[in-house]
Amino acid sequence: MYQDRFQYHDYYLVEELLTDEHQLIRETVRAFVKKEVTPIIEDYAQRAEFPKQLLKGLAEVGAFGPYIPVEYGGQGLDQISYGIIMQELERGDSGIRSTASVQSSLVMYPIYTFGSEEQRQKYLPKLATGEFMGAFGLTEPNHGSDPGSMVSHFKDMGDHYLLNGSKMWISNAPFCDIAVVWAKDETGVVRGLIVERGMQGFSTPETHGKWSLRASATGELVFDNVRVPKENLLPNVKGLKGPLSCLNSARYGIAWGALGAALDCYDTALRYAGERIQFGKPIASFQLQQKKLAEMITEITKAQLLVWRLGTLKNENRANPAQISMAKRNNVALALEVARDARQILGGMGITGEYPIMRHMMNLESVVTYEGTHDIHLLITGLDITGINAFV
Ligand code: TGC
Ligand code: FAD
Repeated sequence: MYQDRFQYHDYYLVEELLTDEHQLIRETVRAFVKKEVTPIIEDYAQRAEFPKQLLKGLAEVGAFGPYIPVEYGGQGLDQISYGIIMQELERGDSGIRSTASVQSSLVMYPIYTFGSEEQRQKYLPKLATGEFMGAFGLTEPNHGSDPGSMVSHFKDMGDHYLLNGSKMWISNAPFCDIAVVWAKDETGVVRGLIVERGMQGFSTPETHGKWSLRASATGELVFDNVRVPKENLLPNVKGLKGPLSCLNSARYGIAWGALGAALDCYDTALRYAGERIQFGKPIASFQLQQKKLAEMITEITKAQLLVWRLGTLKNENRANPAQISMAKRNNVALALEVARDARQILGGMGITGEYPIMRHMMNLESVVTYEGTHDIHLLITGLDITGINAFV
């Protein structure tokens, strides 16, 4: 069985920026990942199956809604705690972090922030324990980067809404109990609806054939004249800023999460380079391999400081969406670079499932695209600094 020998290389003593509570959270989630995730994840990824048995443990370590107040089943933790949890989970696998990101930032966050008191009480405690699993439907087959052009829509039928349309590329869709779905009302305004499994006309076909995030379940959300009770409309937000606010939270978590994957690749490559002998010496003694390792830890360290600062701003309600875009874009891109270099350091072994690197690398190809592509985040920064919109 694969042995998780991960050791944290804290090059700039970033640990010292964390409170005792943060460190305890990190240890708890790291121990969970070492014991429950890494021993099985390769097998599940190879089989393209989500390990559902992890849901209970994920809830127990506080991965579902860590910053949601305790009265609604969350942990009432700060934003740095949320980031640390995402980092540790993604060291295990981006797909496991995805499940926790979606549940926390894309399902619990909108219900908490935009939901009625009845909706909060009905759904949040069950989402926190994993009794209910959620999905988030924004992307459509013909509208990805441009969600404002979505065509999913609903009509007011007097005593209920009638929802039609479809969503694509939806994490957790195949097994979700509820979905927070963004669709246009009769006046063309984007609104959020809570759609429950079992509602007639609602189906969630699974997407097969992915080379990335294989241990995460992805699917469609199809709405064929679904009767949605009126009390399932999120009352407190109108317009695209509703779903985009959820993305701010999820993108922030991903900026931390990608670091977890990068740390795992770096740790694996560093150890391998010390153990693998070629030309009578460990390959770590060759300058070309040292260059790769030195650049990896340099970029990881810069990225750690970036998310720590962003988390501090977020705790103070001072982080703006463009700052979050910068961190998501930077950290995912660096994680992908680290994974690619780490794979080279392992030579042929780098392409096997005996080591986690190729799996992380393939996963990160989704992470660099979802929650806003690498290019879209660059354009968000461009707009922010120049005031000129280059999207259209
Ligand atoms: P635009 O006209 O700029 O804005 C429309 C309204 O939204 C407001 N807004 C935001 N509000 C909060 N947070 C943000 N980040 C916001 N960005 C914009 C804006 O102020 C405006 O408000 P108002 O009151 O004036 O109406 O919108 P646009 O149509 O030009 O699009 C802008 C763009 C391209 C940046 C945006 O749509 C975008 O970010 N596109 C990328 C789409 C995306 O990220 N999709 C992600 C889908 S979910 C997912 O991938 C989950 S993966 C989960 C996992 O498995 O981990
Ligand atoms: P497109 O928007 O078609 O973009 C294609 C290319 O064109 C990209 O390189 C993009 O950067 C570029 N491009 C687009 N517009 C511009 C422009 N104006 N200027 C320059 N370049 C541009 N969505 C959800 O709603 N919920 C989920 O749970 C979810 N989970 C996902 C899970 C996985 C595994 C994946 C792969 C995706 C998931 N998504 C989810 C969808 C994801 O958010 C979209 O794939 C992403 O937003 C990009 O949309 P698209 O794939 O349609 O690409």
